[in-house]
Amino acid sequence: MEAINHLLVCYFFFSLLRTSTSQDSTITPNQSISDGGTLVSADGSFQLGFFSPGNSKSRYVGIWYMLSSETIVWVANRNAPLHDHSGILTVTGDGVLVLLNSTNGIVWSSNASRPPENPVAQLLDTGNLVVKDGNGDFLWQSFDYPCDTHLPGMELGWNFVTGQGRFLTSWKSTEDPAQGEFSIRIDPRGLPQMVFMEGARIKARAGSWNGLRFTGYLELRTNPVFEFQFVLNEKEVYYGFKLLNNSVFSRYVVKPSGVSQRLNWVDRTHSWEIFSTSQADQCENYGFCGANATCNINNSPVCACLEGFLPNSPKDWDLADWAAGCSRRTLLECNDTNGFQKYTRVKLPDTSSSWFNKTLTLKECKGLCLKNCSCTAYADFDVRGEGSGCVLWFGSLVDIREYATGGQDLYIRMPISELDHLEKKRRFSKKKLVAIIVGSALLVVGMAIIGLVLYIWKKKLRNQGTTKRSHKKDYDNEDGKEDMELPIFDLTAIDNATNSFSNNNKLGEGGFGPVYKGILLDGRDIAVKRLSKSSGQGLNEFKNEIILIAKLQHRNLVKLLGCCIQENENMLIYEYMPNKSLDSFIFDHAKSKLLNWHRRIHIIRGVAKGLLYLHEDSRLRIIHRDLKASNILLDNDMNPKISDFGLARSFGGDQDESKTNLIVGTYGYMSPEYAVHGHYSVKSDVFSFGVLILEIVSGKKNRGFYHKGNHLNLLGHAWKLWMEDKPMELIDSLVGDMCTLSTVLRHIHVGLLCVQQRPEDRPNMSFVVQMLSSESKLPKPNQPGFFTDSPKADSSSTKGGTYSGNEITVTLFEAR
Ligand code: ACK
Repeated sequence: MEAINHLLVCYFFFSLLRTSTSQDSTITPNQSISDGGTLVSADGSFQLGFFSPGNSKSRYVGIWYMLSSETIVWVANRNAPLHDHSGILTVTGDGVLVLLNSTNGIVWSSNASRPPENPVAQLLDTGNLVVKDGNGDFLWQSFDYPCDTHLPGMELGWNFVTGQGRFLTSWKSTEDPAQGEFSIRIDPRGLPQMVFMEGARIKARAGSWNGLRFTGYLELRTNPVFEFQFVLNEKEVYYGFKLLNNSVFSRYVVKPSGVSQRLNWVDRTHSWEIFSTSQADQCENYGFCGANATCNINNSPVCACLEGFLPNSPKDWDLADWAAGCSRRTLLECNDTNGFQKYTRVKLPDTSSSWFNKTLTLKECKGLCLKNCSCTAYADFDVRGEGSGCVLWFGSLVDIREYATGGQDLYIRMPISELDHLEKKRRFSKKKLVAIIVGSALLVVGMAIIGLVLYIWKKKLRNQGTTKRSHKKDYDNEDGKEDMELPIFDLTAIDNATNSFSNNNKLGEGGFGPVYKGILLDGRDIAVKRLSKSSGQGLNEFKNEIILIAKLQHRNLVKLLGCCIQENENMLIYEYMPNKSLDSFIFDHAKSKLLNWHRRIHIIRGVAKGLLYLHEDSRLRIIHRDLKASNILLDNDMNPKISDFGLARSFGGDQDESKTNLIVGTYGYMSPEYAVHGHYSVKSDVFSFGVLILEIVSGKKNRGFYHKGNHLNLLGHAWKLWMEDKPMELIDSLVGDMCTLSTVLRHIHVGLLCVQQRPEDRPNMSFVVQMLSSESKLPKPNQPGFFTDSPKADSSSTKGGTYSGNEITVTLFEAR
């Protein structure tokens, strides 16, 4: 009986409702909007109505831009979807907005701060949906309940009186507006700071407001589109932005992937263009270098302990795992014998347990820090003008970043003894620099004199028709034009160093023979490549390697220290790479766990830089022709070094590509035009580099890749996932550390651009390096070359040739 009464009341209530017309911006208690109806703001900028995101069947009430209806800026019932088109939105006489389903159940409702007179709901020109009373005072507004989008006029932060927080939360997915994992909020503890959260964990930090900007948010530069605002007082803290020109649209959104972007509407292209994107590099990851360390993206390695601090776990630190951070070399004693070390242009450390005062001078701030035994650092609260106010830190300093420009000054408390030590070190480095400059000048003059004497002496000898064997080995290069000079090692020295080429010293078997570890008398570790006597082709590769690599020097190329050619022995001596080759890490179940994302990305970027040097920056244009995981060696700090130049070719002048009849390389890494026609160019190396990226990201070999249900190789599988919009399924599940999904997806995207079928579609290495280190928009990739393990299924056909199952360099076949 009660249910029937309820229905009757509802029937009576709804029979009074009038459906709002399509262009209204308001609804009053006797009006409603049903699915299909809309409200439009008075100036026609925003529209409110029912929608289904993407392919989802669920219905939501939301607000979107009139000129871009797929850009939803707010959702009322984000966590409570309707399952059919029967929803009705109305406002009650108590000033409460309610969304009802087909059984008149309340799916979502707003609240009202007080009983109003003549309440009305209105969609304002700012995109704010408000309920106001007869006097125009707001009872409720959607701007107080943000979803994933920050619009001009929206104030995000905390009301300290009511305890209400306003922050952005991502959608769960592009088809589900429910609250997702990622949020951007003001952390009100200590000096309030802006943080990017993943669940309950801080992912990144834009930092505290310094009067001009958040200290770690450099993109926030002066611009003609919007102006930033920050308010901090006893009652509230919030930030917002104001448009400088109202005809422009600008929004800030946190996406389901965790990436946050500012987008501006561009009329010319009728699309949103990215103004800035969060999480551009490793140093943005919160606490990436651990406590009491700084991150500087322009340094290698990027992390360094603060001056006077030492790594807590030196072994991990050397392996580029910096999470354990650093501790003081000399403990702080709480007395007057403390001073401060100044750091300039830094993002201030985490302020969540800091203290601040807006009016103190910097001198007073320093004094206050010295008086408090647990104070570890101080800084200006506001950097405008001369700077003023005071921020104090207590305990560890976490998440400091050094910038080339921007940031602000930070003063870190140190024992005087440590400051003296640092001062001496600085003076010594200065003296050392002067000594080096003077020494170098003297050396140049000395060399010039010796050169002159040698020149006269050689000329004399030549005139007499005699040549003498120099202490260095001479090799003609391919054109027979240029002489190479390379240190010659004595066979006995190498024999001693390698324990007479003992099996215990053997590192493995390379393309042209065994490789041994050795220790020279001066203590240097070396790797010795010994040409096996049976290797016919090997001698050419041996000479080729000497000619090419001896001329090159780059931190991402393995260094050739010299050679040994004596008593039928031909050997190349390299710097020793303690972490061996990359393939021994990525394809090994246990070891691959050691390669976290930061290391993988560091390796990809290092190889890219090494390859760029070979292609564009070295004296010669060099095509490696056999780039693969087993030819990337890793040094102590896991820096990658490209090795094995046996197959490399150099191009002079404007030459871009060449053709060979003898196709040598490694199946799985060879580009189609090289494997089929013998055409090689920088773009064939780019192809191999693309394969390498996809292997590093997935932890799977391209060759021999198996996935149930298809015969695609890794490239084909990556392409399939890309086309199905689920590239994240490619990511190696064994890597468990924190890294932005968008960064990994970007690497997959660049990998796919590199392995495109047509060489002219592939980017060159300078573009690759640029794409890997920026957040710029990337072009769309086309279908990759050689994307199945069966050559028949690919568009290029091969002629003859057999492939070895192992990842060794093979001569494939005579090209057509
Ligand atoms: O994967 P790995 O352990 O690293 O096995 C191969 C093997 O020799 C045959 O190439 C290792 N190797 C080659 N050059 C060096 C080097 N400079 N330092 C350390 N190991 C090396 C390679």
